[in-house]
Amino acid sequence: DKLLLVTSNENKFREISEVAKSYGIKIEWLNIPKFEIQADNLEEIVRYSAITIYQVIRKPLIVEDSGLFINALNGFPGPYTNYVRRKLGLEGILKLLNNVEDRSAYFKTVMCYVSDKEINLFTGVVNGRISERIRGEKGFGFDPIFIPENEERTFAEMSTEEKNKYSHRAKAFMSFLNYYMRENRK
Ligand code: ITT
Ligand code: NA
Repeated sequence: DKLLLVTSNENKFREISEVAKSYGIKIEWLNIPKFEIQADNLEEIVRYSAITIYQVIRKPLIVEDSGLFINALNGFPGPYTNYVRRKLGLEGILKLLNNVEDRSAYFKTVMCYVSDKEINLFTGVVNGRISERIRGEKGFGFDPIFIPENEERTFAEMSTEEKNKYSHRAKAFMSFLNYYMRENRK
């Protein structure tokens, strides 16, 4: 059975399919709009999106929701990351952290897998910090201001392959794959 990834974001598809390829699994991209409820955690948001899409598509699928959590801002923007990206942008985040000592932050992905048998969530986190300025042309979203732990470069200064070594998304997806391959061997 082929596996569908439902997202409006082509970058997510590119990152995930690169990981999938290395496991010999093929992912298909389904770019359809989805309902996102307003909630204060990614788990609730992604579960709702995944279930409502499954009711229409009726095929095994994954949906993921991601957010940037900044410790000095008590985890903001977190589930509001998309909104903040549009309203404040990268510069806005850098401004909020002007003169703030603690620049630590993390990215989190919650991935929801739905099939006729189950609804399961898989999580991935990458710790790091917010850079002093915007750097790099690759990636998307907040990649130009996020530096993962044990690195000096931002995600936007890395290839997809390099970002996948650290990323929240790759971790969530590998955790899903572990489960998925075990289930499909039975
Ligand atoms: P979906 O259709 O899959 O929902 P989206 O782009 O709306 O795609 P999210 O809601 O999960 O994705 O993302 C929330 C925000 O976080 C959005 O502005 C993204 O640009 C940003 N973001 C998500 N993952 C990121 C990553 O790996 N690196 C940088 N920014 C990221
Ligand atoms: Na979204």
